[in-house]
Amino acid sequence: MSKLKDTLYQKILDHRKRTTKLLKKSGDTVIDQVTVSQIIGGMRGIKSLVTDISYLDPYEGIRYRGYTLQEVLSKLPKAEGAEMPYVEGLYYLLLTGEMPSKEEVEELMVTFRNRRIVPRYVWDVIDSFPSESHPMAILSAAVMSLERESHFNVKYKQGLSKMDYWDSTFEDATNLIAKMPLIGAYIYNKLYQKGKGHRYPDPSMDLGANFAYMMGKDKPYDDVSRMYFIIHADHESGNVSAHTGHLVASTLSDVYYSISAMINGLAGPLHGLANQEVLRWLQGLRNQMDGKLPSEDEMKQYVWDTLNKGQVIPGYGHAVLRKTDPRYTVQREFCLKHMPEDELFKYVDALYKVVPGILREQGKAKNPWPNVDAQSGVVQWHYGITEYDFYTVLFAIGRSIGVLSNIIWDRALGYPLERPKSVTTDMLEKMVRST
Ligand code: NMX
Ligand code: MLT
Repeated sequence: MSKLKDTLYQKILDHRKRTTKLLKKSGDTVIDQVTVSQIIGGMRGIKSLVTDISYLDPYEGIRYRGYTLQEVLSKLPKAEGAEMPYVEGLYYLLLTGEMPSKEEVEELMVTFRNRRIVPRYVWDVIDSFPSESHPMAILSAAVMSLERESHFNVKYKQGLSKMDYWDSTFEDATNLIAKMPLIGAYIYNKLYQKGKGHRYPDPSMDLGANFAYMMGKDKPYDDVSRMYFIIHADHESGNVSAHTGHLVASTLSDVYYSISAMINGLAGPLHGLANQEVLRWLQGLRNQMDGKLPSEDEMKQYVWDTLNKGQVIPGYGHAVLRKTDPRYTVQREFCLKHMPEDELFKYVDALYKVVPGILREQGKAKNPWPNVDAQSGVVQWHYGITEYDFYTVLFAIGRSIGVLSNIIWDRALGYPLERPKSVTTDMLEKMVRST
């Protein structure tokens, strides 16, 4: 057994006792109440999921296993000369709650290296898509096509004990994480680098560096990839992509079905696709400006014009956060260091000065501050990934690490099939009358 799997198993044994005790001793304790607005309004704020992988505080932002993003980025081991840590180390941290040593990360890098071969039929699936297809649709299908590789399914058919579900799920999850960057880069090269062909991974490189290499990008794009995959990995359990992955996995569908579903949820403009929407929207402003930087008044006008057309300002607002997203800040700091003179970065910075005030004045959005997507496309654009349809694929590669970690733990703790109750409008009206 690898160090990671062994450590994980010990953690699972300990944690099972906590969950059993909670259920036995306090199963009927009420921890939340539900209002009509919450039922009609997308279940905002209802505490109805449990995960120990990450927690989102509305004012502080995300913590992975209790660590802020700044702590994660400074404490996880790094490659020689790298600014951002190994993505592999994040998987160790999310699964076990422990900061790995460099040796533990190196062992995991070998594990990933041994699992990253992508079967030929996956390239065929990708190649068979028409070139105007959205990269997220291709990614979802490519992951789906891998379903026949599931160890969990084979074991389940052989008669697997519930106590052992986590083990083959771990195998599937680790296999899929190892392959995701290859699939992503292959999609990019197929759609946008025609003629250049696909670069296969370099065995000496870590996941982030290899992704940069396969995309044909020089330094510091290796650090951009590491930063990007790490900050997008998880956002507690209620966001659409994480929740969809968990929901589908709760039926004991394998991780390929679950991650394909996760990708489909992420592909909406109110969720992960907002990162491409930000670029599309900024390009609209840039075209209007004929190359010159807009004044504050011109910027304000563009924002108001968007709102007055009944559209949202992409990259702003959040269902849980009530402050600037720390993922926005991490990327902003990277931009200030590496690309302070970038024209689009200046646009993004100028928007930060005007959008929150306008959203407050409009009075609708509960959170006027920027989220992760307001910054992430600009970084990609700067390093030559100008095909913004591709940005959400990068989000999906990162997000799969957190969602898969959650699914392994769901299985380890025997979480049941998810099945909330619905009511009719008639019933709601009756309940309201009787209060
Ligand atoms: N621009 C304009 N209006 C907004 C915005 C925004 N950025 N954010 C919220 N509102 C509106 C929202 O449409 C709603 O209007 P209405 O009453 O007419 O339906 C009202 O404000 C109240 O919405 P909230 O309760 O503040 O937000 P909610 O929790 O429903 O939605 C988002 C959260 C993220 C979907 C919403 O803020 C939004 O549409 N933002 C822009 C898209 C975006 O950046 N999404 C990415 C989120 C992060 N991610 O990666 O997933
Ligand atoms: C996410 O990263 O999933 C988004 O910020 C959306 C959310 O948390 O609801």
